[in-house]
Amino acid sequence: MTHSAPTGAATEPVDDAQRSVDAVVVGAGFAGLYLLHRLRQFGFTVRVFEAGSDVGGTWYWNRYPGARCDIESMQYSYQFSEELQQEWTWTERFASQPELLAYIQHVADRFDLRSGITFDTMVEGARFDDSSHRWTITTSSGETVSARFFILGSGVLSTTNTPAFTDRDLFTGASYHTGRWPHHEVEFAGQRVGVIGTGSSAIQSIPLLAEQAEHLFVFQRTPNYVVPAMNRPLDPEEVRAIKADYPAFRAKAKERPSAFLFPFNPGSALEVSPEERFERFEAQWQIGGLPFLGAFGDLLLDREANRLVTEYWKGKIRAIVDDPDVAERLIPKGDIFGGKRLCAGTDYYETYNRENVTLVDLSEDGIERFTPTGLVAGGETFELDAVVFATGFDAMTGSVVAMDIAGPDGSTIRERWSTGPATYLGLAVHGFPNFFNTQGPGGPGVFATMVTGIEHQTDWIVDCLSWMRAKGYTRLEATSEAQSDWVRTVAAAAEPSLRSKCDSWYTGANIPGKHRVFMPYIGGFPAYVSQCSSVAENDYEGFVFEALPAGEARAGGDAPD
Ligand code: N01
Repeated sequence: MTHSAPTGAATEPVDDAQRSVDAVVVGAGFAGLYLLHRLRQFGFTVRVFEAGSDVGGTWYWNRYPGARCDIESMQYSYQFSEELQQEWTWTERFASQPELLAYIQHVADRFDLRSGITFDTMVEGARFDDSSHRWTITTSSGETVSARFFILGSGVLSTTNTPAFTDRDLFTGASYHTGRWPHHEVEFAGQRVGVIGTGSSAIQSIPLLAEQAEHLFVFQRTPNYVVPAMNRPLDPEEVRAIKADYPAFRAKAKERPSAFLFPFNPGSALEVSPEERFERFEAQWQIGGLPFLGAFGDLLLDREANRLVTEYWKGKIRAIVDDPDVAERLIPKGDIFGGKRLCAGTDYYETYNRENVTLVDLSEDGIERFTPTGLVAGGETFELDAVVFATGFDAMTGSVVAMDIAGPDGSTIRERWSTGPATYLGLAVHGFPNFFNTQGPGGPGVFATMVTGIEHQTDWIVDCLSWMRAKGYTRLEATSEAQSDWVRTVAAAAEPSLRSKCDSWYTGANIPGKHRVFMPYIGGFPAYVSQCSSVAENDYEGFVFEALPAGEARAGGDAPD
């Protein structure tokens, strides 16, 4: 395994050529790195801006105890390079954050990507100029860069959400957000620690925090459904078998709606005997993690099927948690099983059997206020040395609307999306020419393995840019009609799913005041790929193209033909 220096790289002084490039990319996580690599491969000049001090994106920021991926390592990784697939060896079924970060650092070094990245720098604004068909991009360091194309790889879950709790600033103890965890060891031994939230981040960190803390208080507003991850070291035989024909393995995965392979039974939970159903749930439970939802094909489509899986799951939890009152408080009331992202944990429910762990129910009154030494909830005062905010993210749109991205008429994406995000193919936004977003609303996002989805969208974008270059076009824009049609397609795909009926970050319900709409496209990865391919094959149907006179286009720093 190759490990590189902990910080990105000394950023070289910027010369004139770097002030005018073909593309500016935001973010140096999985998306930004592959965008940089692919654009360079096709002869485009690129600058990447990254807020962090190193590559990694999600896996750079989310360093909380227990952070790991819930998609299998052999599938949650790049496939664009067979050499890379062969030389890297994952050690666990589900990679931990340090291993994922080491992998991303290895990719950055192996493909010489650091030289294209400016670290510790946020893109603050971008404005499109219709006379030059170029974006002017401004950064937190005061730099201004001109680019023909402006492309985001800024992350689905990267803008953290810290609720505006009353008197939060009065608290004098240590406080952390799981999504902005310090880069040094955090010591909790001998401390009274409070964790706020019981989503995936909390579920992974709670068992480890409980091992360290003198006492752990878990402040739970809504219980979540958690299944055991069943993480384990990877068997070298299993790895060898996949590597023997990795491309075929990947191709099979891409035929699945989620773009990852797991045992899936398309049958109905309602059409089998109770015994058969139980055996099926049990078998899938033993596999561990998200595949549990693959026990039957209608668990997320039919309320009765969903009730049946919930009943099975409740039996498991009641058997694990010693105190029946605590067990009941850990069981969601009336929520759809899998409506929010299913959480995969290790010893999560077992942790509530520890003497030093207290579950605090916030469902009635929430957190009343913070004090200098803790917080008040349900009329009770909790004295705390440290608070961990595991309160999630302003998902999918947060990192986009954080920037002032203005189209030719001066209106911003933030304004346009205040009534809900609208995109064409999840990739482009009407009114914002030469702009692309990856893994944003209207795209599959987390509903298809992230890295696979990133590679597909990146390849599509770079093919489109190459096609434009060959045709001499300097401007593209999604039409309003194509965008409206796609928004309808996204809504129609979501409609049959019980997920679209739940409060979750998928619908924006986790952020007070955020417009409620089911944001990702859940029609499945193959359908999405087919739609994107058909648009490309039909000369990028749904986009309009323009060309500046040749001399003017060249003056802007276009890539060579
Ligand atoms: O965030 P979340 P997360 N008062 O939004 C609570 C991915 N991920 O960081 O449900 C009190 O799920 C909130 O309560 P409620 C994965 O896609 C993946 O945990 O709104 N509590 C909830 O319990 C995941 O879905 C991995 O009532 C408040 C919690 O904070 C996504 O990231 C690991 C509150 C937020 O949960 C987000 O997960 C980690 C308030 N005012 C994350 N506001 C893996 O790959 C919010 N909460 C395994």
